[in-house]
Amino acid sequence: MAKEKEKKREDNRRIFSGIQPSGRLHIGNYLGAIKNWLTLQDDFDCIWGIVDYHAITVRYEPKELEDRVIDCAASYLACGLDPEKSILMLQSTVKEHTELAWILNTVTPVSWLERVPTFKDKSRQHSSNVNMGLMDYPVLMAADILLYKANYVPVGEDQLPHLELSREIVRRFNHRFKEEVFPEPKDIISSGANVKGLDGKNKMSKSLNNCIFLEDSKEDIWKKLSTAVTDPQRVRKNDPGRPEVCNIFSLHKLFSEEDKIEYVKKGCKAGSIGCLECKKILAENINKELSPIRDKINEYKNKPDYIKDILWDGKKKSEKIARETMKEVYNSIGKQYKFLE
Ligand code: AQP
Repeated sequence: MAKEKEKKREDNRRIFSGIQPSGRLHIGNYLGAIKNWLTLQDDFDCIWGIVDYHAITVRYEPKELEDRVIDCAASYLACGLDPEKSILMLQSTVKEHTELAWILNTVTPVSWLERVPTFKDKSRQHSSNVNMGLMDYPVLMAADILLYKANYVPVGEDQLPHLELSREIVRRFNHRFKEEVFPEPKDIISSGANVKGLDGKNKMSKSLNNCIFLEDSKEDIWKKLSTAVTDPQRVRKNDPGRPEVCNIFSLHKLFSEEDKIEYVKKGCKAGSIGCLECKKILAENINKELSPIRDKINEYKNKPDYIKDILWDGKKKSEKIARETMKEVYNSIGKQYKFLE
């Protein structure tokens, strides 16, 4: 087994993924990203970023950014990401992220960025602040991944178009400079890759007020679930429901045990259990999973020095890899400048 793990490492199976500290983390981030990361940290060389430069592409309160970064790091640790096994880092502390993004900008056609679905969505959502950073987000994301020559990127479904764009950028760069500098990163998709918000319509998103946060208390969880959208055709308790279109049922599949999933599925279809009972079982199961995480987030948030040490260590380790990559990039693009040595 040890040999197998060693072999995987020799194959340079590096992973990068990250979350932007644009608010407290929610169960979409947990199921679509972090829970999957936990299964990978033993077998791959992983770098988990807190991608703060992405978070400033929309309006935010500068005074809150530091707390959000600490909150994000505390959530990573509380969920079980282990700094002894992986690198935990803060994007803006490694300046090569933005430097590489600039270089990648020069091989990325504007038309590629204009067609990215998240850019169109975010432009509608933030119509008074459609800035270049918003449009350039996928190029910075490509730089985050390529800086470490990551072979795999575990993400939720919403990030797939960004990852496809990263691959297109790799092909462009390698072709333009006649060098195989970057590998094409592949996605790893989790079972909770597309968690809908409590509105039952949109993706669960920090900015859409449709989330259950990892830090929500038992009471918060119930308050939110009790008003969450279910099958709109089910008006009275005894009406037969359609679990396949109900977002609460989708969440059951991610949080409940097999027997409970079967129980609510049958009961809903037969009209023998109402939405409220179904939601109560779900609330209990979500709380069971989140309760130890919530406690740990609070513990870690009270240890900012510990978080600082981890991010400082992460910066050093990431920087070392990033600088090696940048040497190759400079060589490829002709920026060796021997006369300056
Ligand atoms: N609803 C979701 N379902 C599954 N996966 C999700 N992810 C986010 N929301 C869901 C995954 O979490 C990782 C980090 O995402 P992010 O926070 O950096 O960016 P985001 O997707 O823009 O998240 P939000 O909550 O929607 O933030 P805002 O509202 O600030 O834009 C990614 O792997 C993502 O797939």
